[in-house]
Order: sequence, then structure tokens, then C-alpha cells
Amino acid sequence: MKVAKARQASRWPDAIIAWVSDCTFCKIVAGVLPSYRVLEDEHTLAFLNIRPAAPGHTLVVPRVHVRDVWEISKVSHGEVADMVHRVAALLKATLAPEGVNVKHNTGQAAGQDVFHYHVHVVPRWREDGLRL
Ligand code: IU
Repeated sequence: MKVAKARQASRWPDAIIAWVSDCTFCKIVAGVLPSYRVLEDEHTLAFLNIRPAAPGHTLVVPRVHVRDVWEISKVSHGEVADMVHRVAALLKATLAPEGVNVKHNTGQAAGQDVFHYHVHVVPRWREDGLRL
């Protein structure tokens, strides 16, 4: 929310806005914090999770700061969904998983730790022992 307000209120470059933001994913989007970028487009970024539940565990985020599924616009949600679809296809082609989990948490009660909307794309294999 802070970032959105700062953007409206100034013409500062995104990287400067992200630098002063308290949102880690805004910093990753702006390149202020490093990440391994899997895919990106004008509206979204897909990057590897720093604590992967499985090899290839990717997070897809909108570039704009939005908190959760209750706050994200229908348009932005569609853009993220499109990127999730592309990431799932890329993971299938590169890692040949036997399945994939596509998961989002909204709210602490549901396990949300980072309050910038993100979707987990997790490759799965039979008997990988994961409990998501
Ligand atoms: P959650 O759905 O909000 O619980 O997921 C947050 C995820 O973000 C979690 O799996 C972290 O490992 C991941 N993450 C990251 O990849 N890079 C970071 O700098 C931070 C968290 I902070």
C-alpha cells in the first residue's frame, strides 16, 4: 500500500520507491534485491523461491504492490494467472515433474508470510514426501 501511494505521489523511479519500501517482493521486482528470474513480462515476475519446497519452486508476483487475493484487481489476477500457466509449462519441459501444485495464501491464518500477492508453483513427484 505504501508503495502504491508513493508512486502516485511522486515521479521517482521504481527502484528508489522499492528501496524505501518495506516490501521484499517490491525490492525483488525492482532489482534492488537479487533473485533468480525464471520468466518476466510487463506486468509480472516469476522467480525461484529462496526456500524451495521442491526443485524449481517458483513464485509469481504482479509488479504492482498488492497485498492479497482480496486486494488484487481482476485484470492483475488474470496477468498473474497467465504467467503461472507459462511457468507450469516451463517447469514441465525442463524438470519433467509428475504433477504441480499452484497455491496462494491470503492472510496469516492461511499461512501468508509475505504481504505482496504471490502464487507458488511447485513441481511434484510421486512420493516426494511434501505436505503443502
Ligand atoms: P507465503 O505464501 O507468504 O507463506 O510464501 C512466502 C514465500 O516467499 C516463502 O516460501 C519464502 O521462502 C519466499 N521468499 C522468497 O522466496 N524470497 C524472500 O526474499 C522472502 C520469502 I522474505
